[in-house]
Amino acid sequence: MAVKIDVVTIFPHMIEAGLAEGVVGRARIAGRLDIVVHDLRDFTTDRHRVVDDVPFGGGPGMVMKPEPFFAAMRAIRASRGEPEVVALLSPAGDRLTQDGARRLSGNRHLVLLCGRYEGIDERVREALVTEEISIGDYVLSGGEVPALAVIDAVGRLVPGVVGDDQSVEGDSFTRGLLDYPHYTRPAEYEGRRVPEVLMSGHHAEIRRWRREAALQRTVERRPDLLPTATLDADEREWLERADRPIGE
Ligand code: 9D3
Repeated sequence: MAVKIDVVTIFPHMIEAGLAEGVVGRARIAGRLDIVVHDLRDFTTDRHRVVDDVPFGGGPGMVMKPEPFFAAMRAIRASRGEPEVVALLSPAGDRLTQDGARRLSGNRHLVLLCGRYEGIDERVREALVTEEISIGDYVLSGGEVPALAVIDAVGRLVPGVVGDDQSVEGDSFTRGLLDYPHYTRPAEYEGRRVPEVLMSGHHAEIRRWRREAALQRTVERRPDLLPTATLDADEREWLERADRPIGE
């Protein structure tokens, strides 16, 4: 069965545009991802479709009103059923990780609520939201780009969305390591040669070179990943050797 995702936003075209291409877009067309984008303004009742208001207590900026979110969730529950997850995209949320994306992909129905302005009325969090998700420590203008990141990361873990299960399985973050360097033709470009071993046809040696290159790159760039990476005995030995000061 397809995974259902509902997105609530004041910029539905932004989400639709992000879903129009790529593997996740194709999976939507193929029916493996059942994504519905809702315009928050459709759930307002005033002539001007207002979704924000001044903050109680004063201060700068505007706050998103609660009623349109409550009305949107009521409509989603009525038309699409009870979701397991109602996630608010928020800079104050738990950072999205590959493990988090995998856990989310195990659900049948997710709702993603996108905020704009300075914030969202706290009663939306209290009554509707089951978790809050951030995509990292930088300031964006709203939850739409983060929602697309969540849909992409989660969507590609749904069986059949990425054509080749091996490329999901081989993902760097699936093993907890960075990827190895890639090369294609020509064998020499502007004086730079492709490593000989990759053109040798010795599949065992190629595998070994790639594993060692991935490990080396991870040691250099993301040593923080090593304690939780899935390493075999060879890799542990390489790592010890790489760790040891020269001459010892
Ligand atoms: C200038 C306002 N900020 C005061 C420190 C608070 C703020 C409110 C709303 C900052 C950003 C936003 C809009 N961002 C999101 O809704 C958002 C987000 C992000 O900015 N970074 C990383 N992940 C996310 S998820 C949602």
